[in-house]
Amino acid sequence: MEQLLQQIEAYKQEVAGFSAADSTALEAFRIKWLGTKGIVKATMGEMKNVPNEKKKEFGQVLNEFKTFVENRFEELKEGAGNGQQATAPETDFSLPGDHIPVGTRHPITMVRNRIISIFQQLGFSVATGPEIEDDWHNFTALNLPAHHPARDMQDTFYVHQNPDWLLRTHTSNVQIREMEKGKLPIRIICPGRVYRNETVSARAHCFFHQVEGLYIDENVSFADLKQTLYFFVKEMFGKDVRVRFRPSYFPFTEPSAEMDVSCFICGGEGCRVCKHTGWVEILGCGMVHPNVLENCGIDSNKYTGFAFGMGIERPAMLLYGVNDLRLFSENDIRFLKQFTSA
Ligand code: 2NL
Repeated sequence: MEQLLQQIEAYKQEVAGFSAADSTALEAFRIKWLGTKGIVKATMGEMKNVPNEKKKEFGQVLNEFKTFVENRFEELKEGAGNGQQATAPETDFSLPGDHIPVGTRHPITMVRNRIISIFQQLGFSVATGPEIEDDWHNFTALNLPAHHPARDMQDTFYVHQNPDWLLRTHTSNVQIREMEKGKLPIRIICPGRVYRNETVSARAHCFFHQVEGLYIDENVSFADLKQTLYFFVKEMFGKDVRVRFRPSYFPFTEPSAEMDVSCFICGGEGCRVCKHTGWVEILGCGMVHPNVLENCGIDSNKYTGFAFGMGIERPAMLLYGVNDLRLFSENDIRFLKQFTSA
């Protein structure tokens, strides 16, 4: 009997000295000591070998041992006793939630959306088309002569030759496709990404964004062009803005013009942005060349129209004070999160 008492004392020391590193160790402890084949159960089984007159005394010792192990188990479960948590803490639902970062709209998207919504007020609708285009829709239908520099490998990314497939150099391909459908009148605005084979720098990139517009109906005149674009710049840059048209040349329009607006940074006083001229060039425009209308199956004696094209990056740089074109496409979160308005 003395041996049994010593054994129990040794067990108690082992139990007291045990610390559970995690819930797996704790479960191993439970199985070893308190399981159906565990040490406590086996020790209790020793009762049958105890003589009758000692049963009461040993019963107490054994019960006390069982309680000792059970208490130690509870203690370990609570994480008490050894200063560490044995089981995962319960979730505290009263804590504030994790911060979920909310994205911001890209400045190019914001400027594009403003341009679109202004023209939508005038009854233009948005049209889109492919970025990989054939020679006809990107060049030939637009009255670009066979040896025009834009057609050169130096200036355009060719995806395939003979037959030629290329990355569109402007969104005019969308307007050509719209005209080919033969449904008139047409009043569309065509935003999208375009590609030019340029060395990337702070001021040039091999892709950028454009919005082109096209209006074709009977009796559309240059006066309509001027008034439409004047409405646009007043909505875009403010009521006080002034415009001027300078004669220009594009193969797809005749006559052609560049439109400048009085500098919306200095108000026309002269500053670095307008290079002290008081004017900022923002778009090219003109009356659609009769050849272009005929190429698309439109009777140029019955119908006339105007078209214009503008880049989005430049006005976005001026409006948001961005000094390097590359920032728009580097996806640096520190750049993007500076733009928070819708
Ligand atoms: C510019 C000038 C322009 C057009 C684009 C156009 C399209 C068709 C027919 C005629 Cl389908 N014209 N587009 C016309 C004049 C100027 O863009 O400097 N863009 C950035």
